[in-house]
Amino acid sequence: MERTFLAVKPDGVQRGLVGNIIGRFESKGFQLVGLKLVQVSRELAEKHYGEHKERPFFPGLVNFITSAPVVAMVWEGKGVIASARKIIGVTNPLNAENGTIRGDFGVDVGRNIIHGSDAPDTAEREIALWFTPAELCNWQPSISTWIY
Ligand code: ABT
Ligand code: MG
Repeated sequence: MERTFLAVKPDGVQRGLVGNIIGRFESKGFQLVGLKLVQVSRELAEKHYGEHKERPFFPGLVNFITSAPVVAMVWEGKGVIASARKIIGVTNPLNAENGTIRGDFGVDVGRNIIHGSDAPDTAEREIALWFTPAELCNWQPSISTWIY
């Protein structure tokens, strides 16, 4: 089954949005397989956002993501990578549709509440970067026969 990496960023944690955000993925029918609160190191932040290393916003991005705890998660389910990106909304919260997480809760591109892997190869890379295999649970809730 497909898996993706999601993280509620420092702004989402500080604003008390963790429960609301987790609830959206649960009620969609996706399954939580990994969850932890992380004070992100600069090393982890620079690896996670490595693709943006040369961009002007990179230093501010690393400062932001290391400024307070984030909630790191792995979610599993059919089409979860693309579906989670739709539930999250586009990068700039001002352009994100109402009903998406960023559309409902954000106004600034540098404070966009949540991260989600953007493709299968990035999902695999990010899950391995943030979680050890022992931190992920392989489990099957009995409700799953009512989803699939
Ligand atoms: P992430 O899920 O954080 O990766 O965001 P998303 O994939 O939607 O967008 P990308 B392009 O990966 O942005 C990464 C972070 O960089 C911030 N950013 C991006 C800016 O601050 N200014 C910019 O011009 C761009 C393009 C937004 C993202 N995170 N935050 N916080
Ligand atoms: Mg991205």
